[in-house]
This record gives sequence, structure tokens and C-alpha cells, in this order.
Amino acid sequence: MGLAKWVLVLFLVICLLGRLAEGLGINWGTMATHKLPPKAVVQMLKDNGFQKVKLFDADASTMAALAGSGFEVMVAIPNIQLVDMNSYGNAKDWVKKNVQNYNFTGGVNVKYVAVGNEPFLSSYNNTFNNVTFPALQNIQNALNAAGLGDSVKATIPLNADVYSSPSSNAVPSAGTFRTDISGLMTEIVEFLAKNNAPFTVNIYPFLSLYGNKDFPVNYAFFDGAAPIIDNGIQYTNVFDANFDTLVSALKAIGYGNLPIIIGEVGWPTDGDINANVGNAYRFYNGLLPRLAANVGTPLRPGYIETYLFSLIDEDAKSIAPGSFERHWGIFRFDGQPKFAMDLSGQQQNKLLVPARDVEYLPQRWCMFNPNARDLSKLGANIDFACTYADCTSLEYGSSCNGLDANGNASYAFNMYFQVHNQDPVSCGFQGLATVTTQIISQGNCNFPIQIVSSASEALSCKSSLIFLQFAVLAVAALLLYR
Ligand SMILES: *[C@@H]1O[C@H](CO)[C@@H](O)[C@H](O)[C@H]1NC(C)=O
Ligand SMILES: *[C@@H]1O[C@H](CO)[C@@H](O)[C@H](O)[C@H]1NC(C)=O
Ligand SMILES: *[C@@H]1O[C@H](CO)[C@@H](O)[C@H](O)[C@H]1NC(C)=O
Ligand SMILES: CC(=O)N[C@H]1CO[C@H](CO)[C@@H](O)[C@@H]1O
Repeated sequence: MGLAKWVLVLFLVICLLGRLAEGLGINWGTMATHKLPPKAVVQMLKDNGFQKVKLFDADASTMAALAGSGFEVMVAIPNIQLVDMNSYGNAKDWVKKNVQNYNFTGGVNVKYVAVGNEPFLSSYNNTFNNVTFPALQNIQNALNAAGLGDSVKATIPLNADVYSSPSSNAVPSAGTFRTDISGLMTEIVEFLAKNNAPFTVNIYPFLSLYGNKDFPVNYAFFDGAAPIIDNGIQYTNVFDANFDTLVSALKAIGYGNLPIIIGEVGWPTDGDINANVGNAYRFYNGLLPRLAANVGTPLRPGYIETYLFSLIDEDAKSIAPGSFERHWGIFRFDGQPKFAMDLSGQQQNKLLVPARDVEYLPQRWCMFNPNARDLSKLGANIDFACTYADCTSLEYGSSCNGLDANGNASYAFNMYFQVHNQDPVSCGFQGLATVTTQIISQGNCNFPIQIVSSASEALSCKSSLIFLQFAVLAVAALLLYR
């Protein structure tokens, strides 16, 4: 009896230890030339213990894969659709199609609708300033009218540059919303509060470091930096300081207790001198135990709903903000983990669980042809390849930056070849390239083989349907002429 009790206690302790930090979520972006099948991604989320996922759209194939998973899902309306949502009728249709239609047993547990994505970024030159708030109102009102308002909340994932503290007094307690949008932000916050909806913010210590050469590197991480003292509070990392700047900005307009969700937080692994596996490991190794222990921040102790950015690398993301944009995944494009990372926050150095049954293209690469004579068009051909494929790993400070000129050419040609599903025609480059079956990766620089993308699978599924139709017609014809 006594022994059985202890076994039970031990069992419970092991179960608790193995659990993911309470309610940890993750972003699932799909801006990739070759996507893993949505079902495989959902399985990977399950295998790694995630139960909350944030999307950047409400794509039907993604939603179908999530159906019945029980995950809490944040669906999203991309910025370019915000203007459409300024019509209440359109907002109602959107809610019906993307939320209501999944509200059944075995459907999708939609918890939030993200209205736009960082629409007030200064680099967007106010393009979305007039259309975002009306879209938020229409979507939440449509949810309320459908009787879903208590369980589904509309929110706007905002970039952290919607607030700041003045440079003369750069402490969190001096936080206010950005002057050019302070009136708009106040209206939005009032509306969120009225609907018991959260404020969603994306916080990137990496970007603090990226944007500022003088930024103290250790302050981007969680393992000890010279503290900044603010009203007797010691801040030793920019994550806390940034979050509390928002808390202060909210307090300044009378909403100091509005719930806050972290919509994105993470560290990229390539495409910049500070974007590498070592720094990403250091960052997550500091972040995850804090999330697991519900430390919160000095001004908001306790649980903070948080979505890591991101699940998988996306090779077709815009690199306008920087080459690192295609390397945010904790998994590579093919669902393989990049480094040991204990999601339960127990610092156990466990590897993440990879995607199952990934289908790759054959073991073939495209490389610079060493017998090529006329090299006068080499530069132009590399530029061409890199316009249509991802060459960000060649950039300064990146994993393939040490290649020689021929290596650069091979890398670019291979990326183009893989994006084009190893079509032999895509390894021509005016006689400068040739296909090889020898592994040509060098050191840390990986020359990838693409996966069989779920888009081409969908195509072959379509063609087999067409084939089936032909077969049925043929049989019918045979029967008729008998
Ligand atoms: C914003 O304005 C700047 C400067 O005028 C311009 O370079 C940039 O392309 C604009 N961005 C967008 C998204 O319109
Ligand atoms: C937004 O609305 C204001 C006031 O009506 C107007 O002056 C401004 O041009 C609009 N901005 C955009 C980008 O449409
Ligand atoms: C290889 O390409 C990168 C990125 O374009 C460039 O910085 C580097 O100088 C190139 N290396 C050689 C040896 O040409
Ligand atoms: C099965 C299911 O998800 N049902 C939900 C549909 O929406 C209502 C709110 O109107 C929820 O209470 C149900 O749980």
C-alpha cells in the first residue's frame, strides 16, 4: 500500500517534470517554397507538447489539419485584408467562414482572431493606420453577434515600437505610446478592455541588438548583465524592460491591468552576425525556465501567455527587415530540430521531436561546374539564382559566409535547383553548373536537399483524381458500347 503510494507520487512528479511550460504556444508561419504537410506539422506540435498555436491566416488546409486537435488557435487576418474588414458585412462573413464554421465537436478551438500583423510598424509609413481599428471593432462585434464573444477575442499583434520610453529617461516606468499614434492606441486599448480582450505584443531582444551597435550584448539575454535601476527595480534583461515599458504605457492611459499576450518572441539562427545557434540556445535557455516558473516581469509577476517565434524556417519570407528573417525556426524547413532545447524549461538539454516521415527529393545537388571556361557571366548567374532562391546564409556573419568564390556559386545554384524541385533545366546557368550526387556541404555550411512539398503532393492528388475521372468515363463508355 505504502509502496504503491510512493510509486504514484514518483509517477506524478515525473509527469509534471516532463510537461511543457504552462500553456506555451508557438507561431506557425507558412511563407515557404516547400511546406511540410499540415498534418505532419500538427503531429510535430503534439509530439513536442504544444497546445497553443498562432497562425498568420486561416488557411483551410491548416484549419483542416488542426480540426479535432483540441489546440487553442489564434487565426489571423493579414494586413492587406484589413481594408476589406472595414465593412461590417465582410467582417461577419469572415467570422462565419473562419470561426463559426469550425465551432463544432471535432472542429477547431479558435481562441483569438489576430487582426493584422504589426500594422503600425514605422516602416509601413502609416499605410494601415486608418483601417486597423475599424477592422478590430467589426471582427469583435461580429464575434459578439454570433454568440462567440465570450470565448473568442479579437486582438492586434503589435510590434514593440508602438511604445517607448524617452531617450532622456530610458526606464520602463517612463513608457508611453508612440506620439504619432497615441490617440489611436488609446482608442484601441479602451476597446480591448471593454471586450475583455488582451493586448498582444511581439518582443525581440535580438532586434534591440541588431538595430544598435552600442547595445550591451548581455542585456539581450537572461544570464546576467549590468542592471538598469528604475524606481528601485533592477532590470537585467531587455525582455523584462520592454514588457514593463508597455505595462507603464498602458498604466499612463488608465489601463495598467489590461491582460498582455506575447505574440512572438525568439531568436534567429542565421543571416546575421548575432543570429546563430549558440545565441539562440543561450536565449531560449534563459527564456524557457522563466516561462516555466511563471516568473513574469517585475511589474507583472506570474503567468504570461507566450508564443515562440517560430516553429519552422520560411525561405520565402521578405528579407526587407534583414537576412535573418528566414531563419527564426526552432526547426529547420524540413522539421528537423536545430539544437537541444528543453521546452519544459527544466534545462534538460533534450532534443526537440522532429517531424515524422518527411519525404525528401533525391540525394542530388547542383554545383559550380569546375570545367566551365567562360566565367564572365558567373556574377549575373549567381544574382539570378539568389533573386529566386534563398541565399541569405551567404551573407556576412552567416553560416556559409566563409565559402570561396566557387563555393558561393555552388551554394546559389543549389538553392535555385532545390527550389525548382531539382528540375535538370534549373541546373544550367549557361553551362556554369552541373548536377552532382556527392555531398558538397562544407563545415557549418549546409547545402540542403529540399523536401517533397505538400503543394506538389496536392497536385499529384489532383492529377490522380483526374485520372480516376477518366477511368470512370472509360468504364462507362465500355459498358455503353457492349
Ligand atoms: C516608406 O517610405 C520610405 C521613405 O519615403 C520608402 O523608402 C519606403 O519604401 C516606404 N515603405 C513602404 C512600405 O511604403
Ligand atoms: C487616414 O485618415 C486621415 C484623416 O482622414 C487622412 O488624412 C490620411 O490621409 C489617411 N491615411 C491613409 C494612409 O489613408
Ligand atoms: C561570397 O558571397 C558573399 C555574399 O554575396 C560575399 O560577401 C563574399 O565576398 C563572396 N565570397 C567570394 C570569395 O566571392
Ligand atoms: C464545440 C464547440 O466548440 N462549441 C462552442 C461553440 O461556441 C460556443 C459559444 O457560443 C461555445 O460555448 C461552445 O463551446
